[in-house]
Amino acid sequence: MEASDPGGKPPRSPRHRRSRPPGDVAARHGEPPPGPTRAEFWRSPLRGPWLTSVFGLILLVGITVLFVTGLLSYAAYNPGLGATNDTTPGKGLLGFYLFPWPTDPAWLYRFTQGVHVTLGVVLVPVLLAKLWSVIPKLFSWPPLRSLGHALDRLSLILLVGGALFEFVTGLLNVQLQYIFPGSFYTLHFYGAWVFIGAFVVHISFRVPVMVRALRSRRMRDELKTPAERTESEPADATGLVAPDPSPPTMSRRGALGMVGAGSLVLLVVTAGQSIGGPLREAALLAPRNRDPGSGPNGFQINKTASSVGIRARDISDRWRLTVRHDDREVVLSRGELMDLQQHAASLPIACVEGWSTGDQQWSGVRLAELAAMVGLRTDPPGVFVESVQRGGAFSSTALRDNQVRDPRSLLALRVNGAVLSVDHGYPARIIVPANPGVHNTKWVTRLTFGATS
Ligand SMILES: Nc1nc2c(c(=O)[nH]1)N[C@H]1C(S)=C(S)[C@@H](COP(=O)(O)O)O[C@H]1N2
Ligand SMILES: [Mo]
Repeated sequence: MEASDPGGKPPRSPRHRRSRPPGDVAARHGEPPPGPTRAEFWRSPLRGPWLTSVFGLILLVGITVLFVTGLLSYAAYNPGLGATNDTTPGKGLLGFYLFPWPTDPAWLYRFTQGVHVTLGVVLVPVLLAKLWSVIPKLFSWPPLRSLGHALDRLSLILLVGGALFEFVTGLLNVQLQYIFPGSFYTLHFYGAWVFIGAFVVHISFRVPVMVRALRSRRMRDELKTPAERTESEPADATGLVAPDPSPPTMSRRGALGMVGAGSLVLLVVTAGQSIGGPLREAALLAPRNRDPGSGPNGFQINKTASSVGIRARDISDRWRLTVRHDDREVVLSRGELMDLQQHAASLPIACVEGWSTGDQQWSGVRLAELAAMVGLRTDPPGVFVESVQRGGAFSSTALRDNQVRDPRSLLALRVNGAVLSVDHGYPARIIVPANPGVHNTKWVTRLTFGATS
């Protein structure tokens, strides 16, 4: 391996020089202009293939988990059922993997989505550190050396752009400041596929380099090396090592520690919104979880009745539930529903935004028994659920047959021993095990069995 000479520029190997054809692009472009396109501009002694590879390995594992849990989240949305659940246009091809989302275990979506959102937040410092570590490559000169180089840079644009896009849309969605034009699901879902394509290409080219770089130093030694004994990694073909490094102000141990501490803080202020318990108090970043109110109905509320325009008269004594199948129709008041056999189910609410509640004690009428009232005594089909809410993406939903058939799937009338509060969906709401929160429709007024819209 070449050592940096005191002049700062690594000497070019004769082989390298000879291999350049006459009229070569670099020669035509001449010396890079002063500034970040020159290798000497970048002076951190920490940049190098080993450090980049450590961050890269964490992202490789983490992003794989994000991708899988993201696909699961999309499957849980029942997007194949009908336009009500998902309006992503032309998703058919990318939805090849979709499967009927199970109702067991009841905490399934709470787990997969909690992991997705928490991990996404926790990986932010690692992503930023990784981008910092490779930033000189963004300015590499000449910008386009050959067709291969152009394709490589294009894949990097998709990779970096895709990663930033996925993280930013995801974070904005969970922090309720969603500002992108168009549906979050559509953008995040397509973005994920574009990104993962570039990611796979990138990984397949870089894994050998990464493995070599990771083997080049021992983590245990790095963790013992303080700033004053920190030296640059040896220069190599990756071009990440500064040819003229400034004296270290921080060790690689310090850099890893700083990123790790950042991730740990984010973990502490995020995870509580999904895990609950004492950690919930620490969930400072969780938009909905600091003060869910008190009493039996004191658990997180997604949207309050007034925020989605539920009027008092929509849910007054005049409210009725209509249950339909083909030409059969049954209309029930809340009192009549209370007179039917009541069943209990202990189930969480788990939102796509990552927050969830512990199990709440719901009680109400089984969806399967409501199906039986309109003649569907055995193996009831799915059901289309409508609320009194006028408009809005969450005002109706389609549930699958396996969800209707689960004995814990209820049209809930009470929770934790008290009448449902207005904000939790009074007079009646859906609660289905492992169902994403968004499909647990509140203020329900009509159930049409065998329909998806
Ligand atoms: N009609 C209606 N039902 C709805 C919603 C809504 O906006 N309108 N929000 C859904 C979402 S996104 C979630 S996470 C759950 C939250 O239920 P909770 O507010 O009782 O906790 O309600 C769901 N049911
Ligand atoms: Mo939600």
